[in-house]
Amino acid sequence: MIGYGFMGRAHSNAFHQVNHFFDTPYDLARKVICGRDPKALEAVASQWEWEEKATDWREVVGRQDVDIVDIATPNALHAPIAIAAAKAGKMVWCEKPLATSVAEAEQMTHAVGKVPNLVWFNYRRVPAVAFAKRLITEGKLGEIFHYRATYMNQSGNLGGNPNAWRYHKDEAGSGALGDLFSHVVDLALYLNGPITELSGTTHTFVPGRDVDDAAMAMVRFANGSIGSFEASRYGVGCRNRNMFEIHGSKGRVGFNLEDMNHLEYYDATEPLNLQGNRSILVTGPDQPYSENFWKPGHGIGYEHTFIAVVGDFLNSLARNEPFHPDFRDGLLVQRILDAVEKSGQSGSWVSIS
Ligand code: NAI
Ligand code: SOE
Repeated sequence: MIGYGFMGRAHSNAFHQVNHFFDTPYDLARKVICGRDPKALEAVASQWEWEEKATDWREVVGRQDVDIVDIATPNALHAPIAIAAAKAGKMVWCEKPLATSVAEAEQMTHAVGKVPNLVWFNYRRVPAVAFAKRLITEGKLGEIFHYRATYMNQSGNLGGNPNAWRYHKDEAGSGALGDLFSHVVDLALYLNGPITELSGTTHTFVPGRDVDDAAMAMVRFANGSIGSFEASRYGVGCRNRNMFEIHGSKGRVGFNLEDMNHLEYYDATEPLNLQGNRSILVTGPDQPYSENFWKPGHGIGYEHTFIAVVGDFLNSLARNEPFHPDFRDGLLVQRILDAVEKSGQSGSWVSIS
């Protein structure tokens, strides 16, 4: 694994826990962890029981005793590490956004070829989100009319460290667009299908900052529905509010990550005087991942979404089945991010090819 920060910990935990919750035929050996600061690296490596440490990723991505290279670094390092690891024939797991540009994402997708790979768009595996997918697939919402989604946090307004890599284009590629909006796009493509065109823009609140603080878009979907997306680091009052709301001819669903174990569902096929939004606690029985985590009524947390990513990946590997989201899915998201920037510059709608 390259990187030992916020995601380095979330991923390490998932590697530790996966076989406690998922029945996979693989043991994951935490062979080598890589980072620049030896002292900090030592602390994380011993805390999460990594066998070895390295400070230069170029020395480890091609090692014979490594099967998977996991990338948990700032965005601008995703492409060079992924391409080097893919050239060494490794399975590559990469954090989101996949890249800092469509060109990079295309090179990365080409480099991995047919070797199993993944992009850590972990929110697909929130049980309530996967349940929304099931209801949509079962036709419970009927014909989809509207898809509305936002991802708001207040990290920008809290001041924080303006020198953090997230605020610099050369390390992040973009701001809220790649950081938060990419999650919005991945969930929309997963839940509502392809986007055909959009009109979008980005905005920066801090003079002189070279990345966006917020992004917005109106979108048209191939299924005939329309949607609106918004993401911002200046969503004061929101800590980590990844939300979506979907209106269809037979009903509505609503989800808010800040209340991640619940899904709102409105069944418009019931008698009108009985119709109402119900808040479903998605902890089983007979709901996604209810066989993997705790008994019904016992909620899960952010970290379980990463455990589910690893569990599903290892089982799809064992069954020789495709896994999603993979680099191709990450490339589709990258194309939408690029279209938002282009539309913002031209002021006109952009078609998605
Ligand atoms: P972080 O700043 O906490 O950690 C980044 C790590 O990369 C640090 O350990 C740093 O030492 C290491 N690093 C930087 N340059 C390096 C180099 N040249 N060689 C080796 N290591 C190097 O960042 P965070 O929050 O963990 O983000 C990492 C990635 O994960 C980003 O792409 C971000 O978008 C993504 N992310 C995804 C989340 C999700 O929910 N899926 C949540 C948070 C971040
Ligand atoms: C931003 O603060 C952030 O950590 C994003 O980088 C993640 O992708 C998101 O999952 C949580 O918020």
